[in-house]
Amino acid sequence: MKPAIDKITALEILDSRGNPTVRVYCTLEDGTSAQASVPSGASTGENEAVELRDGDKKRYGGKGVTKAVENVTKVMAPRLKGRDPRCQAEIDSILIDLDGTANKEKLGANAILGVSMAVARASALTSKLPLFEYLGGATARRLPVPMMNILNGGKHADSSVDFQEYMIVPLGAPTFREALRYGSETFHALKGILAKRGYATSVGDEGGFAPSLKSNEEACELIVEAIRAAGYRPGQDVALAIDPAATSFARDGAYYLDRSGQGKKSSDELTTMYREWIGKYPIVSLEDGLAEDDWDGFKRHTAALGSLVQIVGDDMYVTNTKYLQRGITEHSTNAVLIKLNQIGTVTETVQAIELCRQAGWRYVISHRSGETEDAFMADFTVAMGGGQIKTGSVCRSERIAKYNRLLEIEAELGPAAVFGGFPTRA
Ligand code: 2PG
Ligand code: MG
Repeated sequence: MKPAIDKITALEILDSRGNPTVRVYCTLEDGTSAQASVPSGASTGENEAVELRDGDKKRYGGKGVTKAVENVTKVMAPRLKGRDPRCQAEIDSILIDLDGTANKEKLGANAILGVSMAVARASALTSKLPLFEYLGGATARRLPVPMMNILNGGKHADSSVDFQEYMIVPLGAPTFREALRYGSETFHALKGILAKRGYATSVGDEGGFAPSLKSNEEACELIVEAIRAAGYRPGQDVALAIDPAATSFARDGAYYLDRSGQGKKSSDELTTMYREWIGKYPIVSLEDGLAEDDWDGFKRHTAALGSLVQIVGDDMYVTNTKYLQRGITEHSTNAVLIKLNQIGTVTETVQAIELCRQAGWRYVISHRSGETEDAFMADFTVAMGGGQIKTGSVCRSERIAKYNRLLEIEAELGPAAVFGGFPTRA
């Protein structure tokens, strides 16, 4: 018998920052039931699909999502009843048409994505396949190298650090399980180093430490020290990745490193600074080193640094093929950050990844700074096979949920699992 959607409901739940978000439940006629929860960003790109919020200041400061929940139950559910959940592309296109706007502002990308993911999960369950295999096929077996954000700044912390994310990349590990161990040990070594210097060891939104350092660069020094203290070789076993999220400190065509007191910089001056850092520290990936609208700066940025490290675009592309195509044409970066909720359906996210593959670009599947216990993206990462995930530090359960799911997948795959492929620097 063909599976069919029976009921779709939704619930306003809370994310890891204590803000409301959407959870969707999808029940099939055969009784199979699945749920999915939607994450939420803080350093959002200008052109992201719209998160529908109630705006009623008396509830959650306007951040309630009761309208989005109602859009699921009253608008989307009736249209999807009876449909075959295996037809993901068809279901997603119905949702896109029901909304009818370019940025999903009518029904809300939070509502739409919740439905899209819950349908995929219900369909995987009724097909008796793990989600990664259902979405990626029988040959999906690549576990990603994690980019683990162990020092948080910018919009994710209340500190003197302008740059948002300092990540460790355990690219020298033989397996995902070992990579996680390298990362966890380095994280704990960093805690000891920070404490010894009198820095705070409380954590930011993504579970990385959030100390007020003397400069943005000091973060790199401390992390390299932590890698060594944990017994690893910087660059060979554990490398660095940075996401300055430069849009968050850009104004009127310039960049202001106000928190650290490093002052105003032009986009070329910032690129020169990154160049120096790449010379001094084992950085392998640099994301959003410039602002989302600095397309000219990005051409020069990638021409200067793209042969040395992976240059990842996040805010500028927002997982949207329209902007991604421009980046490919203009050689703006050489890799892309992929976030399901930036675009709002599973199918459109896959389309963005297909475009990356055609261009020979790398892609990194990413969480948001506001997350839930849902580990959909872990399965999605293995399904898409790109070999890279960014899902925060080795701390805070909403981040660990993804790592734990990847451990499960690796164990389930057994000897078929492959890991790695993140290029080390020459
Ligand atoms: C980023 C993300 C995730 P946010 O900039 O890459 O780390 O942050 O979810 O706040 O946009
Ligand atoms: Mg980013």
